[in-house]
Amino acid sequence: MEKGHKYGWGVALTARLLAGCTAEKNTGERMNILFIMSDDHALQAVSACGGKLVPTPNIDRIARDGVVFENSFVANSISGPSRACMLTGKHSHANGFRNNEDVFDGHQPTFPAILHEAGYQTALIGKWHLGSRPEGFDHWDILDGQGDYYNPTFICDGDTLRREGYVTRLTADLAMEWLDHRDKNRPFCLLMHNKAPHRIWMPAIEDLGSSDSISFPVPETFYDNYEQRRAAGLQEMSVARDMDLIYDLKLDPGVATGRKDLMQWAKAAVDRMSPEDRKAWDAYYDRRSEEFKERNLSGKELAEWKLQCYLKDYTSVIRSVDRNVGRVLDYLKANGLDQNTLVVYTSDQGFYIGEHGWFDKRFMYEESFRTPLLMRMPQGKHGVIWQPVQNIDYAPTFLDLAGLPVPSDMHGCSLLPLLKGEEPTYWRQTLYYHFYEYPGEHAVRRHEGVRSERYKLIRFYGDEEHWEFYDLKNDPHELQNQINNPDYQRLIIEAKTELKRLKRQYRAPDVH
Ligand code: SGN
Ligand code: CA
Repeated sequence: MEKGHKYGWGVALTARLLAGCTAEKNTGERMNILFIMSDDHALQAVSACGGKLVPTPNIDRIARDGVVFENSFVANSISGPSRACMLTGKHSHANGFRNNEDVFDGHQPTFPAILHEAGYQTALIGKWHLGSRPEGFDHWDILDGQGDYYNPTFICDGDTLRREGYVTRLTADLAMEWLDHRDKNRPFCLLMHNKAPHRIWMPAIEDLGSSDSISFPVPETFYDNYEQRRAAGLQEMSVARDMDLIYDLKLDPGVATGRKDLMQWAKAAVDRMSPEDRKAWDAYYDRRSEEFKERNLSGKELAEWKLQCYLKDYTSVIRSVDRNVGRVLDYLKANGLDQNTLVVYTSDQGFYIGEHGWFDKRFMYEESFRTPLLMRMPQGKHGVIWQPVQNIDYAPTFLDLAGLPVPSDMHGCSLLPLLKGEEPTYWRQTLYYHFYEYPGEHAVRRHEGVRSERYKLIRFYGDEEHWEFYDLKNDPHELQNQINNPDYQRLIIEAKTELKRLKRQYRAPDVH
């Protein structure tokens, strides 16, 4: 939140925001919505967001003709919960979906269901990950659970079928097929939700080796010692320690050792490949295994080599995401839909690509609290939007765009005024965050917190309560927990008051 606006802890939101956002009437033709989301796509890997890891020229097209949200955050940095926040416009405690193991109550109001009711054709293609069957869609064709990269199984309107091909391409193909067959006299809202680039980062055959010539910089915080940050020290998402040589980095069990339980999963994923694909795959990863054997690395050298392998795979997977976004944007243009469709690109959360020594997400630290968000609205603003936005804002935005009232119990706020280039004086100044999935994979403790433009307060709870406070201006990498620093005590008290205020506003229960 560096530029353009001053956000302190201060003032409560105006009556308009507290009462929920009232939609402005849209009298013209109703705009279509294409909501593209990927899974675990880090900001660091979207060039339009300043990411340096890999070029994303097609995703960048959305920003070139539209906007980049410079301060875009999630409410709960994990897949299912993040999706539930987007669908309902509500924080996790209110939509009831706190962990990936929960089952989404599809009978509650969601933006697809409300749009559907109002005459939109609604469709969902790709990752769903909410346990229950999708509700409020004319058509859905979803991956089974997390889905597979190769020859994945889809559940299409209740029927299970395995499709031949690579998941990202298939998802785009199915999205375009549905667009072809839709009723062209009614507006549509299409959710195209990629599995990629989720762990275990399996590139398409055509992208194998596409990042091999890149030497990725080792993040400044790669060797973080987690001093004064208890929960950060207790996680299990370290590239050096927890990233598995065989499962994650695809080494041959003959040359490396890995966790046996994970190896079965890896085997199941590669066993789905066609013999031809498998041959190309093995040829590529056999070379990696050879290199591993020859170099005989250990300690820091091994950790950095693992990071390079991880990022080679991760960025290669993103190349296919980007290419397929390009195909769909081309489709819109070729079919005259670019002039009446809001295009959104986001991820279900951010991701660590070695910062703090990690992969995965979950923490309220910047890399996973933030998420890429680009939108292109015909006749809308071009450039950067600086106001802090959160994934609970998407549902109100889509309803507002359709000229529908936003239910007053939605926590989010329509982004439409921002997309039109307005500078609302009532905009929120602080964000509420809550992560619940502990005990759970990667062992990230439960926590809630509040962020303003400059400061962040986090309360870890559960097995042991532990508070953290960061001055993001002086410490952008969140390495210095100031909770016991006398100089920050006044600000910490203010932050605690703001956390309480936000929880009252969102009717969030106290948790221990
Ligand atoms: C899987 C992954 C985890 C990941 C969760 C949640 N393990 O369980 O690394 O944190 O998904 O991710 S894996 O061995 O199956 O790859 S989420 O994005 O779906 O929430
Ligand atoms: Ca995810």
